[in-house]
Amino acid sequence: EATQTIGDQVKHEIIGIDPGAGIMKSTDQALKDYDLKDWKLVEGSGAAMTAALDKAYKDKKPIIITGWTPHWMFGKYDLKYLKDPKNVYGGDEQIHTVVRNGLKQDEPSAYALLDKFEWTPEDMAKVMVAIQDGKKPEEAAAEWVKDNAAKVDEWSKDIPKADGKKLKLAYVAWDSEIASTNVVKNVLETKLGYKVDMLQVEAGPMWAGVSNGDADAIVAAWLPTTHKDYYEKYKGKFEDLGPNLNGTKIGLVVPSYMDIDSIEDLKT
Ligand code: PBE
Repeated sequence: EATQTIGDQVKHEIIGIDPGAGIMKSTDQALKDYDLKDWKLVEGSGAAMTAALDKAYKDKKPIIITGWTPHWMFGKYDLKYLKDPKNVYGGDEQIHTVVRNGLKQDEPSAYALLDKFEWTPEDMAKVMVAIQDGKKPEEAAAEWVKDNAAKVDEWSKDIPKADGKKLKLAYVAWDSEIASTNVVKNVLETKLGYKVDMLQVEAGPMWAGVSNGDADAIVAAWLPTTHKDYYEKYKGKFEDLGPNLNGTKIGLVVPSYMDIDSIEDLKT
């Protein structure tokens, strides 16, 4: 019996997420640049992707997903990134905080806190894992804030309170952004007295929202690569407050038990 190729084993499907995600555009590009003509990128959501991964992993079946770091899945499963010799997915990047034009004048306290917000992939992973273990996002965020009082005080010290004022944070339901946005909401509320609404949207509307003033801020801008198109489309219509987290990665991810190492191995 002839050995099946990896492509045959996974029906030439890569399990993707929501179509607006930068990683979906990068993967479309990868299919072109690596000449993977018979392959299809399947649209879905972050939750559907991790459910498919969980199912395949339990059966030791092959699966190829669009993955990113920080993410709880790397703690729960033994996974590897496929090498990307053409560097389609870019290298390390940062997650930036981006605010609407005029926030500095309108809400100087929120602006100051958002400008100070900065944490590590390990911090974010703690919140993500707690949520994955069954905590509600707002509980996981509150717990992290309590356990990291020194860091949070550093962000918020000397900033005047803004009791009862309203703010809108837009985000996409990616596990990493559910974690960060809930933490920032908690700090704005508990330390500065704001009342924060979280608007869950797709990636396109998230960038549109912070650029047209429908949202006050996002902490979910993956730059310089993943959200490059959005950044360029709306340039000048938002204020980039710089990185809040350093050391992310995106790419194609497979269980370590699969016998492939590089995106180039998908061609055979
Ligand atoms: N992600 C997580 C997003 C940014 C955050 C990598 C799925 C994206 O691809 O746009």
